[in-house]
Amino acid sequence: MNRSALITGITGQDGAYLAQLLLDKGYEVFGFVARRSSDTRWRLRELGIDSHVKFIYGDLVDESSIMRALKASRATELYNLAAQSFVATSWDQPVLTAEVDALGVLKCLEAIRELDTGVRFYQASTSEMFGLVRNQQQDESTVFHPRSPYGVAKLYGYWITVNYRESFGLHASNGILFNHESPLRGLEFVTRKVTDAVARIKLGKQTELRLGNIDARRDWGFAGDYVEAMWLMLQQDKSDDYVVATGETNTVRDMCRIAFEHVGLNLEDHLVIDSKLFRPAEVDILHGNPAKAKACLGWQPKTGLPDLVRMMVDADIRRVKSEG
Ligand code: NAP
Ligand code: G4F
Repeated sequence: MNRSALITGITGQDGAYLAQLLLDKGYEVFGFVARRSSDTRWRLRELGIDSHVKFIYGDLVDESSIMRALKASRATELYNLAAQSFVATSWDQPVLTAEVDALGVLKCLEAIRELDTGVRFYQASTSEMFGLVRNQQQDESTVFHPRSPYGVAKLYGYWITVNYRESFGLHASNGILFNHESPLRGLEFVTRKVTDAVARIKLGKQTELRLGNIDARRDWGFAGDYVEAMWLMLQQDKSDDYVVATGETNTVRDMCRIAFEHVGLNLEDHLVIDSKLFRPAEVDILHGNPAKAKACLGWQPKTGLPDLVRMMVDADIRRVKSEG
C-alpha cells in the first residue's frame, strides 16, 4: 500500500527525525514549510534526506495553505509538529504563540474535517501543559496547570484535538511528549546550549557558560526514539492520547555535569548564573509515566540521559572543529 504523510514543522528537530523514520518505512513524505528569507533545511541535510522530501509552502496561520497542502499531497497522515516551541519566547510573543500553537491546530483540524478523507492526525502536545505539578509522576490523568503562554496555547491545541475526535469522529491523537533532545536540537534550548558551550570551551573558543535556573528538573529523552511513538499512535485502530517520557528526572545541573565530565572539564570552573535567564514562571519538575504508551503502543525509550548528552557533546565537538 502507498502511504503518504504531510509533516508540518519538518525543518525542526522532530520533523527531521520523523521524516527520516517515515522515508525508511517507504512513505512518500511531504514537508509543509513556511517561507523564510534564509535556509532552514540544515537538519534534513544533516540526515541526508533533503532531496527525498517533497516540499509544499504554507503557514499554520493560513488555513487555505493547509487545505491546499492536504489536497496536493493526498496525505493519509498529518503530523502537526509546527509551533513557536521556545517557552521563553512565548512571554515576548504571546499572541504569535497562540496564533500558531493554539489556532494553528484548529486550522489543521478544520481542513481535515472539511476535506473528509479520513486523514489521521497527530498533535504535538507537551508536558509543559502539566506546569505546576504536585510531587508525583505525570500521566494521562494528571491535572493540567500550564505556566507559560506556550503551555496555555498548547493546552488549547490538546483540547481541540480531543474535541474534534469526540465531536466528529476524527482519528486525532495527542502525543504528550516530555523534553526530548538530540544533536539536531535548536541552540536556544538548554541541553544544546550546554553541549555547544562544552565543545567551545574544550576547543578554546569560549570560557564561560551562562545559565538561569539549573535546579529545574526535566524528564529528558532522545528525539529519535520519540518520533517512533508519534508514528505508532497513528497506526492504532482507535485514536487516543499518550504520555511519552523516559520515567527518569534530572536537574539541569545534573545534565551539565555529564556534559562537562565527558570532556574532562569541571562545571564549576565555567558556570555563571545569570538572573536575566530566569523565567517569569517556572516549571520546576517534570517526571513522566509512560506506562500507557508502553502497554498500548509497545513503545520503549532506548536512550538514557548520559548517552544522549555524550552523543550531543561529540556532535558539537565535530561541528565546532569543522568551523576551523
Ligand atoms: P522546533 O525544532 O522548534 O521546530 C518547530 C518547527 O515549526 C520548525 O520547522 C518551524 O519552521 C515550524 N514553524 C514554526 N512556526 C510555523 C508556522 N507559523 N507555520 C509553519 N511552520 C512553522 O521544535 P521541535 O523540538 O522539533 O518540536 C516539534 C513539536 O513538538 C513542536 O510543536 C513542539 O512545541 C512540540 N514539543 C516538543 C518537545 C521537545 O522537547 N522537543 C516536547 C513536547 C512537545 P522554521 O524552521 O521555518 O522556523
Ligand atoms: O530547554 P528548555 O528551554 O526547555 P523547556 O522550557 O522545558 O521546553 C522544552 O520542552 C517542552 C516539553 O516539556 C516543550 F514543549 C518545549 O517546546 C521545549 O522543547 O528549558 C529547560 C529548563 C527550564 O526549566 C529552564 O528554565 O532549563 C532551564 N534553564 C536554565 N538555564 C534554561 C537556561 N533554559 C534555557 N533554554 N536556557 C538557559 O540558559
